[in-house]
Amino acid sequence: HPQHPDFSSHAFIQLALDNQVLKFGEFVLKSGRISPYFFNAGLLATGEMLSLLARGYADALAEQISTEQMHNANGTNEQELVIFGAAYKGIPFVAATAQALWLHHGINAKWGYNRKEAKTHGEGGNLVGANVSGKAVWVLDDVITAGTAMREVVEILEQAGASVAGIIVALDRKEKGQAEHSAIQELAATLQVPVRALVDIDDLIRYLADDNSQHKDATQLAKMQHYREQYGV
Ligand code: OMP
Repeated sequence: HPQHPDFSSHAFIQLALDNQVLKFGEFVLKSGRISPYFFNAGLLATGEMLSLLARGYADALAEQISTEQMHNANGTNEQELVIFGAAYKGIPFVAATAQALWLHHGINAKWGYNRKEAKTHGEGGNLVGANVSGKAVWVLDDVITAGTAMREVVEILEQAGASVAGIIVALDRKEKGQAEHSAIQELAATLQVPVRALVDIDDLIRYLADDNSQHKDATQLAKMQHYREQYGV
């Protein structure tokens, strides 16, 4: 059994289905939409799943950084990588990703997160870990549907004097945001930064249609395709 498997969307989707992180049924989303599937990142609660997820974030970040350095005219200067996870679910993910960046890519990222309740004693404030003030920060998050949760995180960072360098989410549901574009397209356009996803609904649809997948399911596939036509971009 490989201790440090490479990330692949197929492996991640399979593990998510095996562990009910990804479920089929009828779910009311934060946006009010009724969805035939739900991704519960809180259930990525084993060492195996956390490791695979963190590897996915780390590989995506390493790839983004190296592309940016190639485009950087004076590519000689060491770039500082600061990553941020929003409370609560983003906190273990950002920590595990910092470790995966170090172990698998030799990248010594700085990492931090927010707490939901501001502390009035001790060190005070509601940000913990790396100092983000004046920095361009990569944000990690679980799911983007209409983009509301991510806009809140951007707000927290801007109030702390940070800017957003880019966003990586585990799952892009590829749904309409506030208008006709997807939430990810809107964020990328507003912030003028790269927004990437480890897997998206099309990977999920491909997985359900794949003869080699352990969860091939024609009925569910049809429901997913129908939903995609209704709300998708
Ligand atoms: P938006 O704020 O509409 O982008 O929705 C994203 C948030 O909805 C996530 O941070 C979750 O809290 C929740 N969510 C999931 O966790 N999984 C899903 O599959 C769908 C949603 C959702 O409600 O849209």
